[in-house]
Amino acid sequence: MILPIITYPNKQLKVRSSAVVNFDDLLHRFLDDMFETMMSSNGIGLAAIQVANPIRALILCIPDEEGEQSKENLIEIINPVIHDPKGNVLYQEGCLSVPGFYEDVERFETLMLQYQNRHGEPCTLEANELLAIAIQHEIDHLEGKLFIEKLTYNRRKKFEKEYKKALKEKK
Ligand code: QAP
Ligand code: CO
Repeated sequence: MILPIITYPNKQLKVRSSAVVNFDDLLHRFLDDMFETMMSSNGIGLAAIQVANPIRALILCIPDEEGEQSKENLIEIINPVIHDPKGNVLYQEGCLSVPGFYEDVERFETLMLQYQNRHGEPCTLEANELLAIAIQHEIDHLEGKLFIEKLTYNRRKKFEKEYKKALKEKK
């Protein structure tokens, strides 16, 4: 089932998500719906709060060398914790909840992640490149933060102006 995606400036996006405690069928169906929703809107990452569910769950599906997304590369991440962040990189980010806007954001270059999978089993992964960036972007959603909050004052002003204009044109 494709779920509606909440977009900025909806205040729900500012909610801090709560830990997942039940790794049951309801969670599994929700994760399946998240995947369908993300793929249908051409996303590479989605946090549960973006579809109005304030739980600490996110999914990522990083495209391969040919730019193809495959379900084999789907990672479902529950209750994540970042360890050993190292280095810094700039990357032009976007967000399904901030459609049509992209801007450079600074992130850690590499990190270790501890999390649980859909069965509640503890997992670890080492991330770099786009995966590391996407993990940080999605974990920010769990804290109620959007990438536009990391922009400098002037770039944020540019964003507000452009975004409001785009919203008006849609109506
Ligand atoms: C987060 O973002 C991310 O504006 C995932 O019109 C972004 O999937 C992680 C999208 C950059 C790492 C690097 C955005 C689709 C998708 C749009 C997305 C749009 C259509 C964003
Ligand atoms: Co996002």
